Amino acid sequence: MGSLSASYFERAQEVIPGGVNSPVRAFKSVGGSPLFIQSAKGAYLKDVDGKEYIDLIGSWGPMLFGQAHPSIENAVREALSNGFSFGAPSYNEVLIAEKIVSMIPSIEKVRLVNSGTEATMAAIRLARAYTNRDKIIKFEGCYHGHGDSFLIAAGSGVATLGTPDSPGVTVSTAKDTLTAIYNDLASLELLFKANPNSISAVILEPVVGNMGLVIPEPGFIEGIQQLCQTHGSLLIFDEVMTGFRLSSSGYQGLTQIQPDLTTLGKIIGGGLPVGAYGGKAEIMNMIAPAGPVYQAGTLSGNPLATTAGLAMLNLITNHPEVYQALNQKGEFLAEGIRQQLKDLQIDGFVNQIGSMFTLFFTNIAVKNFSDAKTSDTAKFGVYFREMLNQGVYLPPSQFESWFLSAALDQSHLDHILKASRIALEKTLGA
Ligand code: HOZ
Repeated sequence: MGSLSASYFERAQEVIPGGVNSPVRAFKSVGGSPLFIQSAKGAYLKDVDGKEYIDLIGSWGPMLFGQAHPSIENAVREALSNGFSFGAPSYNEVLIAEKIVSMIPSIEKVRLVNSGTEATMAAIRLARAYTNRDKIIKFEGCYHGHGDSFLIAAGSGVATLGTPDSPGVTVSTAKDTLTAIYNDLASLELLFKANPNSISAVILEPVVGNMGLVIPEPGFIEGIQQLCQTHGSLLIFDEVMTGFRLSSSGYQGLTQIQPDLTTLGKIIGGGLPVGAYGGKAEIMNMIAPAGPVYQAGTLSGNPLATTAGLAMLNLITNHPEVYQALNQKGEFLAEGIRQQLKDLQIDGFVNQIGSMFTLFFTNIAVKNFSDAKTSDTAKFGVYFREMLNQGVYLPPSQFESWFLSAALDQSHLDHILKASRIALEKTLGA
């Protein structure tokens, strides 16, 4: 008898393009049929057929303390009785903005939106208005949501499906997006030289989650900042994945580098739909109604989302030890899997920082998108399906980061390693 997930997917394909509301979920690059999730708690996801999985997606970042943490759940339950959407200011918006400003030193003012995509689209509009220049530079394989300007050499689902650029993006939009190579300062310098006085901003995921996890080489981010300063361009950190995940002030908290603008998402809603962009007051004051750059939204600052986000940020400030514990878990898994690759003589490379992690099926060190694309995605598919079989739910793509949570205890980590050994053995015959 077929599974409920399979039958739901069949029905979904009749009424939803591809049967999913976000492409990576469709399991297209890993094979099989996507699982429909019934519920999630702590370290686990449970599908509609009643099978439980250790959750290594964590809703793509926000579930730092595991799924449905009681502090967040209780706060949202309490807020529910006060109504769900006002279309007018509410006090929580002030509280969460104050909290974000107090936690991330480069952010003096912040505007809430509903997703990371909205945040990045608004941030580049603002950068263009502030500098009075049209072009932006992004890095190949970085993904900044599905705004037209970013669907050029994009990572994540675009890389997963192998579509380099999306139809529907106009030629004139595409020509204003230039792409450099991640971890290659010379490629960025060339673009600056070839386009004098026309680059409004450089946007990047300082630690990349969307070509699989890729980590900046020493000096790379500092070099970008220097080039931006020399050429009068803004530096935008897209910390939708890394914000509040790598430290209580995101990636920038690990380095003390202060970008001009930062985009945030997911985690500041505790998993509810939220995004934000913020930075220097002088720049942010250009946004309407303080200034002329328009950006708006009925659901921006939604009372339930801000309640969940505040509860999440309070959890973080009350538990600063969470980052060290997560890093230990990350290192334990990374070392364990590296050892398995060695024992089984399998070509593989593991990138890990804190609670973010990717196993690439390639024999080279992965430092940029071209490196990531040398991965054997068919082998990843075999590995993914066996991990699922063993009760571990990984992101269904070679080009995504895995996300660990504080809800994982030693028994979960041991289970993941045991499953990984079995899954790696499966790839040997594949
Ligand atoms: N773009 C998201 C991660 N890179 C995937 C979102 C989803 O499919 O839920």
